Amino acid sequence: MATKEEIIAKAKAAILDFDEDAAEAVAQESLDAGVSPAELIQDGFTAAMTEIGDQFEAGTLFLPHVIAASEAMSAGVAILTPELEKLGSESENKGTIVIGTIEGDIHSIGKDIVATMLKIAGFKVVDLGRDVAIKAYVDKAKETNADVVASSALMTTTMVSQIQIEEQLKEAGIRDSLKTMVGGAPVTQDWATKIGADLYGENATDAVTKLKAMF
Ligand code: HCB
Repeated sequence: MATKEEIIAKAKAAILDFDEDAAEAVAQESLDAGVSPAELIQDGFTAAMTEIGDQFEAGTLFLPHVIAASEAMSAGVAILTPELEKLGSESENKGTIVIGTIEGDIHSIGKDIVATMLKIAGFKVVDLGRDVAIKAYVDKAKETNADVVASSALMTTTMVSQIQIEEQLKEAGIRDSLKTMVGGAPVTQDWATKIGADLYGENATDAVTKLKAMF
């Protein structure tokens, strides 16, 4: 049987080869071998997507490559998701989280992973999808009496809109009754502090750990 390191290396290779079948196969292999799905996603698939992004920025890969790589990652994650969800606690509701990728931004893979991991951890997750208008976060937070509004931004041009979430929650008079979390590749703890967000989620595991500590 392959070792954990070999399985993680295969997961990286599947994404770098834009190979959906290989991504599905390695996801299944990791489940059979008892490798943590979170580790496979983080150290395998996500590490490879970061390399794809770097090559895209350097001009050695083009948009169709990025699309093909993200399709391979989504295929692999789709195999892991039902297994991850089986681990979830069904009865407990630790709190309601409204999550979405911010307006102008269609990157959804990371947000989807965070949403899945939060559900597994026992939170009720209301996923607004991607390219979400700021008003939609605020309206849904009011409607569901949310405990947390979590936004994802993958571009330096869209992360600035996370400021608007803070402002519009204040204008709606509900900022003090909930917590905000920000995340996405360009987002940092410094950014979260600067805009007044309560939490920064570096990755899905970090987001879950920080929210669990809060509720
Ligand atoms: Co896209 N793209 N892209 N892209 N893309 C990036 C983000 C660049 C950084 C690539 C680069 O240039 N190096 C770049 C942005 C540059 C900038 O900052 N301005 C970029 C660009 C420019 C674009 C387009 C404009 C390209 C074009 O059309 N010319 C376009 C955007 C259009 C738009 O949004 N309006 C575009 C499109 C695409 C797709 C559609 C091909 C595809 C997305 C598919 C999808 O999501 N359904 C895509 C992808 C895949 C990427 C890269 C390669 C990977 C992103 C990804 O999925 N990573 C990315 C490069 C990169 O990020 N380094 C590149 C894997 C996930 C698991 O990581 O960071 O999203 P994550 O999530 C983590 C973590 O951040 C945290 O937990 C997650 C899980 O651990 N987290 C949260 C995420 N959200 C959170 C929220 C919380 O509250 C808490 C934690």
